[in-house]
Amino acid sequence: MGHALQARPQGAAPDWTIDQGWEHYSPAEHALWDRLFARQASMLKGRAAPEFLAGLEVLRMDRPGIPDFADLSERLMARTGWQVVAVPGLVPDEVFFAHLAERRFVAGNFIRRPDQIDYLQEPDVFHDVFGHVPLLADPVFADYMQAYGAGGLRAGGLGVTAMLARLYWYTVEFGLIARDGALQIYGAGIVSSFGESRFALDAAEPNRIAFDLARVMRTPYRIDAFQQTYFVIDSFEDLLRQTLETDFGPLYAALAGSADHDPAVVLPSDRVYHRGRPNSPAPTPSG
Ligand code: HBI
Ligand code: FE
Repeated sequence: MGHALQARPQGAAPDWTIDQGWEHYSPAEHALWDRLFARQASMLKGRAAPEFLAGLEVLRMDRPGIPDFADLSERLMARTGWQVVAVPGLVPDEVFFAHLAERRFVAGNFIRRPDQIDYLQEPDVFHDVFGHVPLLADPVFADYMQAYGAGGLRAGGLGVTAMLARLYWYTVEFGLIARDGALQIYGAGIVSSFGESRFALDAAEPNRIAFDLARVMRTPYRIDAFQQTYFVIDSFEDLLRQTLETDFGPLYAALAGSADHDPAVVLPSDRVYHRGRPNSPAPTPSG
């Protein structure tokens, strides 16, 4: 999400990790976390995938205040071998992939300002920890995230990171999942956004299309507005299987010769859950 920091900041280790500095959070920052948490936890009932809600429970994230990454990592490690490490913000793709491949999720340690409660460009601790960490307690999704990291390291050498970033964007950040005919949210960018938690499921504007790996990797995205198209997976098992079973080399080669798809457009080959009218300018996430 956003634009990776250019130079490694002072104090960051070669892998860009820093100390979370949990003892430095102010009461106002903990209170802001509690306000964001309460608003999303109530909004997401019946909207978020049960695996996400179960993750919140099992990681005891309903406790007040910004979580201490060391405590969180202890509980997470016991379940899926993942841990949460602090970074100052976006890190370069190859650093990001290397952490994921080792089951380390990098989370920004800063929290947004109260005037940014509805949107901010850089992932803060609420986006990263509330949005991304609960699903890392699910064994299948935990495997998917590691497989994604390993794939990213391989892709780095092929210069196709941008295409792989689309796979991350349309699943990990903005993915939907179909359950008994209803659509549920699992993407971190949606679950951590008050406005998009509603827009992604209820709005008429966006398209909602069945996930297809090659289709997603040919579909660019915008980072500063609600999505024009959401992709819907059938299960986390299916997403993991497609990622593990795909030989990405030939796929990148095939995709290299084809053009990107306009994210507003539904293709004849798409399996469509909802045909939207995304040409109307999507509201910015502050909605
Ligand atoms: N860095 N801290 C952080 N968090 C992310 O989610 C992140 C990143 N760098 C790159 C990135 N995501 C995406 O572009 C991945 O697709 C690589
Ligand atoms: Fe994110």
